[in-house]
Amino acid sequence: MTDILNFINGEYVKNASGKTYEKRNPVDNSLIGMVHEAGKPEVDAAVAAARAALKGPWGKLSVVERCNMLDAVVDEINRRFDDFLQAEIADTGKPARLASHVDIPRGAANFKIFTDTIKNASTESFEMRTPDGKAARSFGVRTPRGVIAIICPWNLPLLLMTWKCGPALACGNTVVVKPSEATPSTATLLGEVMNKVGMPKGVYNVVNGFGVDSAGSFLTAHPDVNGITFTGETKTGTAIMKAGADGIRPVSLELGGKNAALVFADCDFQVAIDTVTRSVFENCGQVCLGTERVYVQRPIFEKFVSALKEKAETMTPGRPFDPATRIGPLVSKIHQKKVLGMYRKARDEGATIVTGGGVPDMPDDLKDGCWVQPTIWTGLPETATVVTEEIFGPCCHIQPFDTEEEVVNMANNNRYGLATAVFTQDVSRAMRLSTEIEVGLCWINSWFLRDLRTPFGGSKQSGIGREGGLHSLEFYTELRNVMVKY
Ligand code: NAD
Ligand code: 6OD
Repeated sequence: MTDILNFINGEYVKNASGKTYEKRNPVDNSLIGMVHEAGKPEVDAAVAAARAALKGPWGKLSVVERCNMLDAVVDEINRRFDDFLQAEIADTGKPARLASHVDIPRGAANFKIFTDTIKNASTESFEMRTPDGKAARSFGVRTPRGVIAIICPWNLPLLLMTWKCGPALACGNTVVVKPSEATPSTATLLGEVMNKVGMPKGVYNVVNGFGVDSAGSFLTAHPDVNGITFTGETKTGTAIMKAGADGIRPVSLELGGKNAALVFADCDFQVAIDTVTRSVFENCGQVCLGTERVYVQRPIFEKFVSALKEKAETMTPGRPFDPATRIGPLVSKIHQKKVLGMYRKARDEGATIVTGGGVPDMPDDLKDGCWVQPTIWTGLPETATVVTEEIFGPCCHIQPFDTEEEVVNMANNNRYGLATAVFTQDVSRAMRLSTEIEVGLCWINSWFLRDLRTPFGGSKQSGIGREGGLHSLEFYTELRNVMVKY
């Protein structure tokens, strides 16, 4: 068992109050360690360290020197790959196969893409004549925004934290990270990497704890924070936006979703089945981009339902490093209770349970883990709770449709607008749907295929702003105009 501390001004510190909470492994509920919850004094110290670091050696580095230091962070994450893997897996219980292909490599790549971006970003320049016969030239200059608060969820802890920390630091800001209370380990471990590469003290800080009346809300309310970037639930995003309103601090919000997959009869059936299997069940359904509503054109509806059922039933739950494991547990007992509540709701509202709907039978040593069965429903109206509300579990409802117009209406009839996946071989239809479906991210014959230069974010209640490539600079820098008269 270990102590999971806060990382402030280059040092691992306990808290003044002595308040700690247990971090348990979702695979078997064993105790991983005690997390030291940051109170106001620790959050104040972290923000003060981040503010001071802006004026210290960090602020004096050239862009290339800063990027070289961040490239060293990438090398060190890769050198300590197994430590990050173990830490991420202990916190989340996710299969090693997934974490070693997605979470940890992306944790490193999220620094590299932004060092490349910032070194190559240009700004505009205009020349004009002035009324007195002279000339003037304007040009844009990007400066760091200042101290950035980064508030993260638990589903892809290192990936989602570095997706914000990478561009924030590449742009010359300093950061205070508040990881999810459920997954504090990898953000905390990254402090060791920062020290190893010689990152100046105070540039990267981590405060552990909860949201309300804890590290999260203390951090977002702090007047010395210049911008808040958040990934998590839409309800929490509302609270964060209100906190940002005090002091007119900008917010970047990546929020919830209730994503639809649209499967047309002319699709490549195998591509559609294999991809929807991933989009519904990967990471035990705990992916914001994941599919929870599947719409299948009537001629292939029965065939699709039975093929997805077959796939779901091959998802063997088990320990992360067992090569037979195809699905891990949910992240926590709290989340397991929520997902099982939704499974009950589906039954109560009259769903046909195609497969799953409960807790799998696990061996004795795993019985206390946060397991749920991969689940498929059919037969519900579009107004049913599990068809309208985000569940964030390994489950979906499959609905038949007849026409393109009908399915677009069903896909759009939801308060969220994060992502969609469309399966068709008709290019014209794909092009039409790519603009008609109200989302920030539209995949055609694919899902979660990422090019980190592209804008990532949600529409409607799925978020505000876009991060990725040059788009991240809009949030992480101030774009100033300089005009020179000559
Ligand atoms: P959450 O909103 O409960 O918590 C996210 C973070 O916010 C945690 O660190 C939490 O401690 C903190 N927090 C909670 N209340 C706060 C407050 N009042 N002030 C400051 N901080 C507060 O979300 P979660 O359960 O950790 O994550 C799951 C959710 O995240 C799902 O809705 C999912 O769709 C969403 N998500 C979205 C994206 C995206 O890119 N759009 C990515 C991943 C997850
Ligand atoms: O790939 C990304 O950059 C990203 N932000 C993924 C989000 C996944 C949500 O769970």
